[in-house]
Amino acid sequence: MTVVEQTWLTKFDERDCPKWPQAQADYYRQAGYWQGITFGEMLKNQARQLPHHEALVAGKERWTYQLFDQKVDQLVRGFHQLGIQDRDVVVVQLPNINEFFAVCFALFRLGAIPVMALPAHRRIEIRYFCQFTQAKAYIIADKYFGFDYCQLAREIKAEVSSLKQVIVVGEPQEFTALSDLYLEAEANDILATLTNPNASHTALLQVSGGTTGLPKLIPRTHDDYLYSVKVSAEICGVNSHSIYLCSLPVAHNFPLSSPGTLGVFYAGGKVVLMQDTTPEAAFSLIEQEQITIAALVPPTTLLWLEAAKKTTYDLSSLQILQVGGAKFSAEAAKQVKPVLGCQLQQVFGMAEGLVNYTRLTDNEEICNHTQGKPMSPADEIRVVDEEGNPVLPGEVGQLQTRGPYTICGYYKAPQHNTKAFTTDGFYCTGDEVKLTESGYLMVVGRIKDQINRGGEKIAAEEVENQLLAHPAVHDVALVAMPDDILGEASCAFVICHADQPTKVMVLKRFLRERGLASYKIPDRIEFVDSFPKTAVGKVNKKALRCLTNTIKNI
Ligand code: J2J
Repeated sequence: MTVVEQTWLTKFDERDCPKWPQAQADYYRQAGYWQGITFGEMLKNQARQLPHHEALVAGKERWTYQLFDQKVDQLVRGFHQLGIQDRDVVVVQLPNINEFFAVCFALFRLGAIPVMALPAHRRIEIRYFCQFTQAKAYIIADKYFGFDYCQLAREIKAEVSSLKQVIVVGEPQEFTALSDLYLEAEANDILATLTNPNASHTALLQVSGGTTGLPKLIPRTHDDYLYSVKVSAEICGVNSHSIYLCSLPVAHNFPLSSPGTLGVFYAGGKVVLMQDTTPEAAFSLIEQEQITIAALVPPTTLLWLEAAKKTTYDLSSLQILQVGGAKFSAEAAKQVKPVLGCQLQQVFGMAEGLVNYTRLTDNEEICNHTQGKPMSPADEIRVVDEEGNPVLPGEVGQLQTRGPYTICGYYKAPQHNTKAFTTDGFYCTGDEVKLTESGYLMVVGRIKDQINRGGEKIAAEEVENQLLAHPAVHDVALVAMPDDILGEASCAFVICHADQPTKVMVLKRFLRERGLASYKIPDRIEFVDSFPKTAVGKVNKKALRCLTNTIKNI
């Protein structure tokens, strides 16, 4: 095989990403939802308009829009020199540091596609992302919370032949240091020859919470993602005076786009990144940086509510606290205003697209009891029964949606797409909801086989498959169990082979050593002789979920 063919083989192909039907796409363009602007251009515009305005703060690092934009251009040169080009996939696994954004925007400008891996991902997830996308590069921090990512990169590189480059923030060992890739312009500057990527093409691949054995990748285009970011910023009142605290992992869809860091850049505001997720660290930053808006998952919100009652930090700059990612109880919601002195905004979103917000003008009843309403007038939602027929108004059913920023299919997953999307292009969210008379959604449950561990999603089947790989395990079923802080934790019911009993610690260590992200390792493992079955003979997970209550109470 020639080198040219090999290069072609590893390129990202838009045909692997199902797209909106032509008529719908035309409409979204004509109506002005899709503006044909790329993320690279968006940042360039801000750098021109607000050069000296601070864009990004992390620890002692403070980048103005001008510096941010310069760093991005420098990295474009460095990445280009390394051989990263238009349509190359790059797995990015970075913590909450400024470099995450320099990297992503440089890739956007090159037309390369970042996969938004989370710092918690380990060998199983990263190897899969690299292999599945034929990624050309993997970008990491040397160490984070004691974990050695260079060692992980070494293992992945040995297994994935497409992976040509490992780029490291910090001590690079045998790999390339990101700091060496910030290159100044020379004669024949590559920037002058680059063509702006097509805004209707995939800008990034988000990672789905998943319901199947392997996580699915979500292709988001510049057009659709930027539209969602823009409307989100408008709804949340984000402007050039906004100061956003980002304590959730930056790559996650919520802090990235709802309106998240990208929404703040879109509006010319300032992003403050933090890694220490304790309430004290957050409160100190709120006071110091005069934070106006923050986004949290419910478990962290509960910790903030507790800590705020005793804190001496001044939190008065905080105007909006967004809570989303998992169901936030109305009881906790009611405390936000009196305890933290700011407005609660509930956010019910998904990396596949649709995001619902309670509005800043909504009354407390709506803000405390609902998960908001779709952000765009072009979002179409319907609530259906098991046969796919609309339920009566106010009744519980599955939420389906389509619209200008909801994907029409996962990346390279034609078979799964026929199940996850209806024939008329609606995404089946797997969420059970109720629509109020005023058009707000209340999330009441889930039909997808997933555990929502305080906002972190676990596909039951993925963990079950990993456990089944242990020689002592005959069968396994993973279900959610109630948890006071997380909302849900995970419990694995395991049937061992008759002659091979094993221990909880052995199975947990097995999963860790296989390289499964630690949040997916079951919080509890129970050994049983058999599973309750449904009338048709399937494992009755509902009954198992009830059983976790009994276990908990023993
Ligand atoms: C109940 N369940 C919720 C909520 C998400 C903004 C906010 C969150 C996400 C996100 C996101 C919920 N109440 N308020 O991408 O842009 C559950 C639902 C949903 C799934 C999506 C965003 N908010 N959920 O959490 O892709 O089950 O996105 O389908 O990680 O989280 O998970 P994810």
